[in-house]
Amino acid sequence: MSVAAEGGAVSEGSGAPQGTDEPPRKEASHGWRLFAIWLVLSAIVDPLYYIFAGPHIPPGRMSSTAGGAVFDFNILIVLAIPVMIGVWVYMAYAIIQWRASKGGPEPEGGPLAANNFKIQTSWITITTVLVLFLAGFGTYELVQPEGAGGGQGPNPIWTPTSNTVLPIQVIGQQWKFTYRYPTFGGFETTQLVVPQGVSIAFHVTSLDVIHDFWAYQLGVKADANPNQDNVAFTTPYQLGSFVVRCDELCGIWHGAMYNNGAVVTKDQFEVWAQTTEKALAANTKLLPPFAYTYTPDANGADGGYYPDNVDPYSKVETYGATQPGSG
Ligand SMILES: [Cu+2]
Repeated sequence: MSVAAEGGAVSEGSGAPQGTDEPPRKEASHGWRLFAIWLVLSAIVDPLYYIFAGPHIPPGRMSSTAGGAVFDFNILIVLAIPVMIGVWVYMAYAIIQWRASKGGPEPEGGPLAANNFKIQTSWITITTVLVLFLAGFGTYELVQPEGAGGGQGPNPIWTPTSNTVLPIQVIGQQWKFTYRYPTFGGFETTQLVVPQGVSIAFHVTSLDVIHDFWAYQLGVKADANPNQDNVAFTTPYQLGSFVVRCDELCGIWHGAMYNNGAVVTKDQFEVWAQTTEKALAANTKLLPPFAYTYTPDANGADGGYYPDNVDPYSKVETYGATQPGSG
């Protein structure tokens, strides 16, 4: 009895040729239905993201390069949202539409898609276009504008078109950053003050190990390597303070290697720079002349960058040379 009943069920399934005729027509409408749901959802979510979340994406718009980072991120998200919606819509649709009914036959998905020319070509075309576009867009945005605020090495691909570029040297050492202003007598300070609306060239270097100069709200991030002049550009737009952190694990106090910088008006900057130049004149005389790199030495943090003609002396620094006054 039970065998006969099973046989009956099988013959019922296979004896329904209308069922096998139906799928092609059904698949076409599935495709259009999926496309319509995807299009409507994408057309709703993308503008919602761009209008409401887009303006609040870190690091904000304090400088040209920060604004550039926000723009790039938003473009990537606007392209990624439809991809994500496509996956989710397909998944939800498949769960609802193509699930096995209780006691019914296993739904057949694979064979129908296996030789579907339309699905295969559109899949390959869409992913190829997306990936190639992102590669092109990403490369362009890394170089233009202003090298994306990243260190471009000693010979930057992108250089400012502006005639007035303020050079500021960033010197990393265990465990602090100091800043030299070569166009103001080469004074060195722990304060990073930058003028609004002026193109700035950060010359980033290190006296000891590898550090990384990360002026977060300025959208500037450049490795600080010993014996390297790593150049990064930006133009500050908004007044206010920003955070500088070391972003390369550089020893035990790496986490404490940060300070606050400030964007001030051009006039305020001139006053600050000239005042500081005068105030630090005596110290500046003790520094080596401004150079793009300085020779690190075995004495590390307070090492060879500083002159040997002041107390306290270090045997390590003088490498056994006769010290003044010791002969
Ligand atoms: Cu560091």
